[in-house]
Amino acid sequence: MRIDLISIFPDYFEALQLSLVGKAIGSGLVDLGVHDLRDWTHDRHRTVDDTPYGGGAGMVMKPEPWGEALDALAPVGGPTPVLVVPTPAGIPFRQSTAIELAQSQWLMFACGRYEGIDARVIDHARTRMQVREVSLGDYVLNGGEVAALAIIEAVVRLVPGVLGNPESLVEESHGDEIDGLLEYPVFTKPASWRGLDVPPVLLSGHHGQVASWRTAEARRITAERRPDLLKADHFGNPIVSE
Ligand code: JAH
Repeated sequence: MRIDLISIFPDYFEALQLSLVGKAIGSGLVDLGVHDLRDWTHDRHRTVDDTPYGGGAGMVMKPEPWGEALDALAPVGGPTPVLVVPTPAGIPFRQSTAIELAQSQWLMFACGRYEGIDARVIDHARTRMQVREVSLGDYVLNGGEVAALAIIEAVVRLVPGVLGNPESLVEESHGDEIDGLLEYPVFTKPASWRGLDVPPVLLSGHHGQVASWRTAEARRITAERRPDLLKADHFGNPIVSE
């Protein structure tokens, strides 16, 4: 898989040299290109923003550097990436999104700052490539970089050969094995620690009772913390009638 990132803060992506994602890059399973948007400016101050038409607070990213960056990295007539645009106005990013993106040969991330990117950049890109405007959740960051890091970690661990996991990753929802529910509590040695005991059933060797306890705990925790997931499919997509 090839991954390109466009940002005015390329240093954020040094973190991708660490851990499992770093190994995937080092082993050649993932080919990473990090690009400074300001490389496609032409003025002395390398300007990437301007005031919003219609007024309002903050600044908007100018279209020209983005247009030139996309043209340079994905020339017209050549192969096209899936362009991922992290934005709080995007479609929710879920495990199912990560699975879809992991099928792509080439991902490109457009990391905006300020109040966002001039909307014509996205409209123009859609005429040339698949575009996914995605949100990690209902909160506002200062830019798309941290969201892109999270998305890349979620996607790269699904690339065949990266995790070395013999079980089917496509089957997992988000961290849990039981029916799209949140994870049950886990324990390791010692059996008693600071006066707190591991639930005795887990030490009993009764595999059926262990499985029942874990399912009950997963249901209890999910009902308490994420009641929406009790009415969702295995990927957390809400089930809606009609
Ligand atoms: C903020 C560009 N859903 C997380 C998320 C993703 C992106 C941004 N904020 C939150 C963002 C400002 C400019 C992107």
